[in-house]
Amino acid sequence: PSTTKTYASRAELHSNPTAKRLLGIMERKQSNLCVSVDVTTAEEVLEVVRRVGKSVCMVKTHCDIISDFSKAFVDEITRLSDEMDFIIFEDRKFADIGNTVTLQYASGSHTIASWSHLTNAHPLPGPGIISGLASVGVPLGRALLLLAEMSSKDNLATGHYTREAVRMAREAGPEFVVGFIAMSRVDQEGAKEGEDFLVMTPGVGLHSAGDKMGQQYRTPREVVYDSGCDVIIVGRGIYGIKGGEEKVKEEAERYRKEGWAAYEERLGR
Ligand code: BMP
Repeated sequence: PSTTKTYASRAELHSNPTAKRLLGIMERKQSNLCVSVDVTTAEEVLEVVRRVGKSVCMVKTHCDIISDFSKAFVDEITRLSDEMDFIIFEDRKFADIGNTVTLQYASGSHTIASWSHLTNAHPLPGPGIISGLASVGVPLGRALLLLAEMSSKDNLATGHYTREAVRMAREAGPEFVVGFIAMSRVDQEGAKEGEDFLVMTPGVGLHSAGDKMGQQYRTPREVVYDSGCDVIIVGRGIYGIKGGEEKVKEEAERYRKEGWAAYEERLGR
């Protein structure tokens, strides 16, 4: 199973260039931390990225909350991703028919496929959503995650729905679909020889159990060691910490260390 292998050795099981690069970065930077930068101006996003960039394997954006999203912003975050060595994950959560998501991914004011290495989709509409996104993303070397589970209280992505999400990913093959947003090792049941999925997990925080709108938090160790997930996604726990620039940096390092220690513990090191 994926949980007993190193990130470096798993890179070789992937043909998708984004998945390969991500696993390489994780090993190089000893980081399974993704920071979710949910702030609402381009300059604020870039500030947070400059602070946490050294500690992360990936930066997650919601480009539709940035009031002054522009080509200049894209150029700068792309430059930082090269310089500081991290993957850009636009958390778009596509959820429409194939034809529409193709347009949403390639066009509009955000042209997500042109700059985001990784994005995600709800499996709700069926396999057409994957073929639509793949028609744009594959030629660019991009990758996709399916949302198999969610972190929020009483969400509907459970049981049969989760199993169907995993089945859909297996049927699509590894060229574009490289993993899941999930709270647990959803790919354990029915795993095929030689397959490897990346399980990325939001709802991670050390300071509180949740928020007033249903978010639920677990610790890096619960996510990586107890549940066997691969990447911890932390938002407010890092960018929302009070105490200024240095404090944000320190907090990112703290999550990186906790996430990495849980991974090493999982490998039995
Ligand atoms: P925070 O750590 O501040 O709660 O942020 C979590 C981030 O992860 C948000 O950007 C949210 O959109 C995303 N997310 C989530 O919280 N739960 C999910 O199930 C899927 C998500 O993408």
